Amino acid sequence: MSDHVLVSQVDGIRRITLSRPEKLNAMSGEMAESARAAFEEAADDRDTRIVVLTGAGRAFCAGQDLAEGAIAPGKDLGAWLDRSYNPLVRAIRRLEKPVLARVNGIAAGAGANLAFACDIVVAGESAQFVESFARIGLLPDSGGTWMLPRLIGHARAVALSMLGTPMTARQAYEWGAVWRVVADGELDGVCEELARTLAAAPTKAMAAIKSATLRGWEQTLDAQLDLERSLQRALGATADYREGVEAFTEKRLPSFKGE
Ligand code: LHQ
Repeated sequence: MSDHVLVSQVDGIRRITLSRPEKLNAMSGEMAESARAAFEEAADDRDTRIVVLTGAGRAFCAGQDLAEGAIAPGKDLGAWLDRSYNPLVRAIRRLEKPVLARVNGIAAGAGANLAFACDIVVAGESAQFVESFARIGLLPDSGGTWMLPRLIGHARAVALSMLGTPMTARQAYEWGAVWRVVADGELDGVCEELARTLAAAPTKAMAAIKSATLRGWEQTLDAQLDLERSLQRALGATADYREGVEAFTEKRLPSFKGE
């Protein structure tokens, strides 16, 4: 386990903080493995209702630690991805709970694509997203070639990836890559409120929204209608659905237990 990944949990909100601020939270293999383990634990922990991924200091994450021996030129980078970022991205996407990226500063390389793998991204206005890979002779990994065109369109995705031009937080918002951009001083408050809202949300509905929306990117409308029918049938049998309808009828706030 890496000392550079901090995990805490309060009131159903699990915080995973990449914490190597002097190197802008550049990720070692150990950090990637620890972050993956923290997401997998979140899946197993019934008390975890939402995960917040963030960085310590002035950066979110500067991507792969380029000083790490295992990725030196000539080493097998494919094997490295199989060990580090691919399992981490899969853990984020497979987690049937909301994941909020609190992007407090620069997100470069794999760091940018980790943010885009999260369900809801909130960026401080000084944050930037840089697909910096081509600058060092690589292509965007960690799902970048898949997520970025879907989020901001092919033309922008390819240009950002080829040129390595930073996308500002404001551009990311205007182009649809992030949910909100807020003043840096408001980032904590906005993320806290969002995390509390998501922690109080009906858990099975959150899981269904996440998995169905992601599946929708890969299949036909017909197949998606069938998927929605199956999931809605299951949600209709939950205590949270009963509570939601009762609360509406009684003109009170619902109290979702996650069942
Ligand atoms: C770093 C890093 C870093 C080490 C800042 N590593 N130290 C997957 C598979 C296999 C191989 C390769 O990669 C991947 C996935 C990837 O993520 S590839 C992309 C890797 N990331 C980058 O190429 C970004 C590199 N960093 C930068 O371009 C700049 O540092 C940015 C634009 C992020 C920030 O610039 P500044 O604000 O000017 O800060 P800085 O450059 O002065 O960095 C501060 C310190 O952090 C500095 O250390 P030092 O000891 O000199 O103070 C940097 O060396 C260190 N650092 N990123 N990725």
